[in-house]
Amino acid sequence: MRSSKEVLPKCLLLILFAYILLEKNGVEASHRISSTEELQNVPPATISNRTGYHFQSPKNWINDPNGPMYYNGIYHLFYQFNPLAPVWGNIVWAHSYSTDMVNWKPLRHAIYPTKPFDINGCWSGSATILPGNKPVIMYTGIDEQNRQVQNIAFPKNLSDPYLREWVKPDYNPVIKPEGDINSSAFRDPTTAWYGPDSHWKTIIGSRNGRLGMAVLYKSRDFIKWVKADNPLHSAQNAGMWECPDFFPVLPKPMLGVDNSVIRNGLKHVFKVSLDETRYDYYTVGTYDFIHNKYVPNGLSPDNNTGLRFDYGNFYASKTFFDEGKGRRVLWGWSNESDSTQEDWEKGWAGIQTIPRALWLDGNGRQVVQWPIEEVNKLRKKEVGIRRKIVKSGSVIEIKGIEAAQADVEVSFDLSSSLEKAEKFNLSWTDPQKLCGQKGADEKGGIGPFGLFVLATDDREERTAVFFRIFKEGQKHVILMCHDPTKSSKRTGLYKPTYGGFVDYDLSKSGGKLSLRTLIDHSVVESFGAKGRTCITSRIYPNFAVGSNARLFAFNNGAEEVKIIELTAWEMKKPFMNGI
Ligand SMILES: *[C@@H]1O[C@H](CO)[C@@H](O)[C@H](O)[C@H]1NC(C)=O
Ligand SMILES: *[C@@H]1O[C@H](CO)[C@@H](O)[C@H](O)[C@H]1NC(C)=O
Ligand SMILES: *[C@@H]1O[C@H](CO)[C@@H](O)[C@H](O)[C@H]1NC(C)=O
Ligand SMILES: *[C@@H]1O[C@H](CO)[C@@H](O)[C@H](O)[C@H]1NC(C)=O
Ligand SMILES: *[C@H]1O[C@@H](CO)[C@H](O)[C@@H](O)[C@@H]1NC(C)=O
Ligand SMILES: CC(=O)N[C@H]1CO[C@H](CO)[C@@H](O)[C@@H]1O
Repeated sequence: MRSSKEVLPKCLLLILFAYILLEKNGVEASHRISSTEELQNVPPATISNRTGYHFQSPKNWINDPNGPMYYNGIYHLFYQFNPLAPVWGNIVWAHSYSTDMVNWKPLRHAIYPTKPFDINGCWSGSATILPGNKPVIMYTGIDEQNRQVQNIAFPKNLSDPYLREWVKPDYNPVIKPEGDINSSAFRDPTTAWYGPDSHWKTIIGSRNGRLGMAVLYKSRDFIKWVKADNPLHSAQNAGMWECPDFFPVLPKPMLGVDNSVIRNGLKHVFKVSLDETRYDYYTVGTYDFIHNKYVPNGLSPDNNTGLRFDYGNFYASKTFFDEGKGRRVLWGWSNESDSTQEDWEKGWAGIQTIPRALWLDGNGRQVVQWPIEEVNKLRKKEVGIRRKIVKSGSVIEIKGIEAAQADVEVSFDLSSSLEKAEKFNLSWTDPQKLCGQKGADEKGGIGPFGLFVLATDDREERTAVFFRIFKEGQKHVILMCHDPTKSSKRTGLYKPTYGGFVDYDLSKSGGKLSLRTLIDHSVVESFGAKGRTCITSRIYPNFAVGSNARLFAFNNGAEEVKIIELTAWEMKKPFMNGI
């Protein structure tokens, strides 16, 4: 993702700025980073604000997850990486492997600029497993003429369990921007799928003026690719579609299928990363594999008011089919929300969110996501409460664990007060705005209620994760929010309130509503109603750090709320790329 044109000048400025900054501190640095030897001049990453169990690089900048795959019992994750600095630039494909997607070991960089077809950059792409269990990667190279072209790479040695070396054949690029394709807006090929017409197909993100496009290409042999007459999908007024993703889903919890599977009852998910808003949006729909068209089901908007995998800080996401456990797994990038100056001081920037299993909700309207079960292996000390009333205006502290690195699951019972919910106003169409207007201190009928995480004893610093319940005719509307406005005494932080509606029927659940929140020093990742609405925020408390971070349940609504059960676990630190 990202166009170098937009980012590079800014990036150079930042490097220059850091140079001045480092000079002031008496540290030698170069403002023109051009060789790997200069890597030594970058100060090592400090532990400041580092997450404990989220995917990270030991230092420097990371962005998009690339080519996630499962091969012979091993998970691979590649990612966009700057080997030289904690800001965007010099992008290569860094490579890590794992047997559980929780503990990660680093390998040498898999793909980096060496040839005319990628000499100016190796940008995002995907892996596909070809017949005979042969992985191939297709990625966007920035060629000698600064065009975005698509290249393929194969493992050098299929017997190497770690697939350490990747070979880029000289016949690359396999797809060039031709005809009316804009060579500066043509990137991020998806995992390919194989059709009944004996062709592989892939899509590439693009735009034509304001028309967002997923350009479709076909191939018999994965080497010679032909552009289809029509895109798989397009939408007016979208701007650039980056990092498209397209895959089949089933309405079965935890179950996934390979991209090439076609069968009755299958739906497809189509996702794009909108460069203009910097968020990921998706629709659920039908794939017509004869005409190679994707048609959204029309139940949610096909634009930037539509469904999101995550209503917070989450971008450039990508799924893969995990053949080992028969599930579809989603990775997404979460950037820093502190200043670039602080990223230089920290020596690192960017994390990947916790891998999530993803499937179609039983109602067919949206997907459901849940942290992969392997994450539970990290749970150690456990504390909790049961059957407890949280009175209006009160808090309950959950004591006994280090709450800066924790996993919390809570189920609420609202059945006794559902009738007393406030009326929903139909003009409230933007959940993020509504969460901003009605923050965690704004008293409602039912709610705001939920958790204060990364909080100080006096809650002067705290991030609120909460719900509000409204009445709309005979139904209820559930709003889920992250309110980080009081998350830190530090200045210069980006602290947007995030929110999403939760498509969940409280009358069918008997008034029960659940929340799971993963807390990890500088990230809070929440899953409402068993994964129907997800929100991620980056948080940088000043005082609520380490053993000073507290966890509370709170209720600022007029009605009391019952906690059926709340369990909080301190989380172990996995092996994370050598740190
Ligand atoms: C391929 O990898 C296997 C397993 O690591 C190794 O035994 C073999 O020597 C490698 N082959 C080549 C040609 O490097
Ligand atoms: C091509 O894309 C680039 C980058 O998005 C944009 O700046 C440029 O205006 C586009 N050119 C045309 C002809 O649309
Ligand atoms: C998004 O799509 C919805 C439903 O089609 C439509 O009502 C709305 O006006 C669109 N919004 C924007 C900003 O394009
Ligand atoms: C709904 O909100 C709008 C905009 O704030 C306001 O003008 C209107 O009076 C509200 N309607 C009701 C029924 O409260
Ligand atoms: C993450 O950082 C914030 C604050 O700098 C920006 O506003 C976002 O646009 C950015 N997100 C992405 C996906 O780049
Ligand atoms: C959560 C955390 O570690 N916060 C720290 C982030 O870094 C700043 C600056 O070093 C510290 O003041 C915070 O305590």
